[in-house]
Amino acid sequence: MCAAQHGWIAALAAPTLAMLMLAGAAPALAGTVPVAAAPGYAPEALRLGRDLDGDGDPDEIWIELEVIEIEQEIYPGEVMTFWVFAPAGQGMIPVARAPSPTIRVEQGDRVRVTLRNTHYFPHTIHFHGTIHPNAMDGVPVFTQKAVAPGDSFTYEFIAMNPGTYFYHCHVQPDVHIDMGLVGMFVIEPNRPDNHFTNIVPGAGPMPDLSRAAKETGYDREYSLVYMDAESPLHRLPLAIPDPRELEWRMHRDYDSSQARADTFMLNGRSFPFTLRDTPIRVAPDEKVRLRVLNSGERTVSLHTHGHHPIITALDGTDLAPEQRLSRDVFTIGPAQRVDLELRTTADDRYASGPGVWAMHDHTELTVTNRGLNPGGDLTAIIYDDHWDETTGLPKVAGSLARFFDPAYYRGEVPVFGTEIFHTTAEGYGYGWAEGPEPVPDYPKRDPRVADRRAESILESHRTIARSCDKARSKRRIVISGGTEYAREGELFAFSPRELKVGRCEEIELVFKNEDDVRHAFMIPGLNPMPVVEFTGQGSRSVTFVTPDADVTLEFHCHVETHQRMGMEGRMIVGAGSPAGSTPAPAEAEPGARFVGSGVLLSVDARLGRVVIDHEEIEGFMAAMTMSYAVEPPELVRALPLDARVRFVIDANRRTIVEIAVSGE
Ligand SMILES: [Cu+2]
Repeated sequence: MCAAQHGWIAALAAPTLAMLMLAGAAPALAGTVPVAAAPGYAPEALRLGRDLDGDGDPDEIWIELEVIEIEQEIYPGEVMTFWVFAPAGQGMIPVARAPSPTIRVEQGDRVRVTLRNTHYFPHTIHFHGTIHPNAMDGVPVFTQKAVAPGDSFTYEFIAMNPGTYFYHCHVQPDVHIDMGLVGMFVIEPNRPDNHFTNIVPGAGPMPDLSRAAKETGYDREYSLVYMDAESPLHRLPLAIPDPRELEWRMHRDYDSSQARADTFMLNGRSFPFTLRDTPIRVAPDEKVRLRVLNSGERTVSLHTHGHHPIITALDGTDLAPEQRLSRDVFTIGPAQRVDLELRTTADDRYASGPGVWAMHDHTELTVTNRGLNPGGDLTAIIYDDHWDETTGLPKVAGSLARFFDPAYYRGEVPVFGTEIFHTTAEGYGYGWAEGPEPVPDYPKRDPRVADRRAESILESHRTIARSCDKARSKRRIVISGGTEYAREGELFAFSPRELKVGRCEEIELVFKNEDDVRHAFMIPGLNPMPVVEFTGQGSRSVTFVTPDADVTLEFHCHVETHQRMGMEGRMIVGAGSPAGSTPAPAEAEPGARFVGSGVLLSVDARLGRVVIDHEEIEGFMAAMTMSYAVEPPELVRALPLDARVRFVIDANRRTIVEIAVSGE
């Protein structure tokens, strides 16, 4: 079988490769069908093609990934910037998260992964451990040119040996891996009618089992990606507006050999969010597969309280029965994978019985959030009887509430409470009226750098003017966008950068995208908001009517990093705003809340995100389709799609804090 597959690579992949290098773009995969990869993703995110071996499932898999910058709340109060490979998305804040998604294919599948570099630095993908042609190895300089911003590259190989693998960026990996460009890659054994979910955002519980997993008697399966990060590195992208300075700071001035990870994550979350994001939910008498990847810089010593799982595979290679050890601590070096079989029969050998059993890296530092315990990658093996559906958390002996309060991780809450010292929160510092006693120096908690992005996005999307009801004239305007229009120090730009239009004029705006990646043209200050967004080279148009006012409106690309790196301009309506300035929208009060309503297009309770096509939210944002974070995620667990909803947004966090189906 393997020899035949190699022959097929030689026959099929080699000419394709030559084409790729000549044309610089992926040839169309004939007869593929777009599949909904997950809510909020573009149709090209996942396409399935022909059944090549005639066994009832598709064997051509084409996945399109972007590289985007996201912000993710890691633990209460700690929002970090990540770069991730995300399924081709749409809109400004795609439904992406760190780690990059777990990708699952079948042995023998002809896999194509197109990397569309939407980001502002070059990247590649290296599929670690899989068998693939040298030209597909993703190592910059050695096997390819790093994929530049605005360009694309298609990795193509035939999935060979079933097992658990790893994919990551191979450009400046000491920084890019830490930043989140990591994910698990799984090759399932070939079986007839082997249908399963190919893309699992954020790793975690597998939504379905492969045929082989069912044959082996598994009841559930989890994809567990252990990550560590140095938080100061993750603060740089938002702190530095100039990409050249960012390159210097992140790749030359930043000395990664002096770095020290301070943030420890399981599937991109730290405790207590791990408990609701990746609880290891089980029932008695089950066999559960844990696929574990250590994508971090440190050795993970994974400890399972109450259980002695069996190692069934190392680095994608199955172990023979006599090699299958049972342990209670599994050491996993950087990039290594272990597959564990977790048995839940209370047999006094492999499992102790039902309950809430802690599961964590036994390197104690990693069970902290920047040195404050409990935190880090701590989660639990939770038996169904101990799961509380209403809170989405395990039933535990004490209370978890205090750990969901950001004040706890700012070090403001006494870790043992106040009663044991017979005092109160107010009285706590009383004994040190003169200030804390002088003591030897020790490392202390750093104050955080405030994250200003949420506010700036809000300001740039507030309505400034409304479309005129009746157009008095018509005009067609062509605007191009791409890397080729960028000026010194920019990455992406529009051409022209300034449009002059009349008042009450109907504009047919034709947007030409000259890059291989997603771009958008939008005028955020105009209500309704004109938007045209698509991926790859080509042109599309949007028609709108200008306001009946002399006003200057800004336009920009909807991909937030593109706007930051140069892709913006202005439209002068009539005589424009006085002195040519853009009117500054009023600033939202700190903690301000806004009520909106619209149609719920997609929900991902685990990611804590919704996509809503909403009307204008007065004072906050024009009418548009937008993805929002929801906190707590339980708010959206039972909401029906396509329903009209009414919601309340906390403006400063740009997070929905209340949402319900509206009576209309
Ligand atoms: Cu863009």
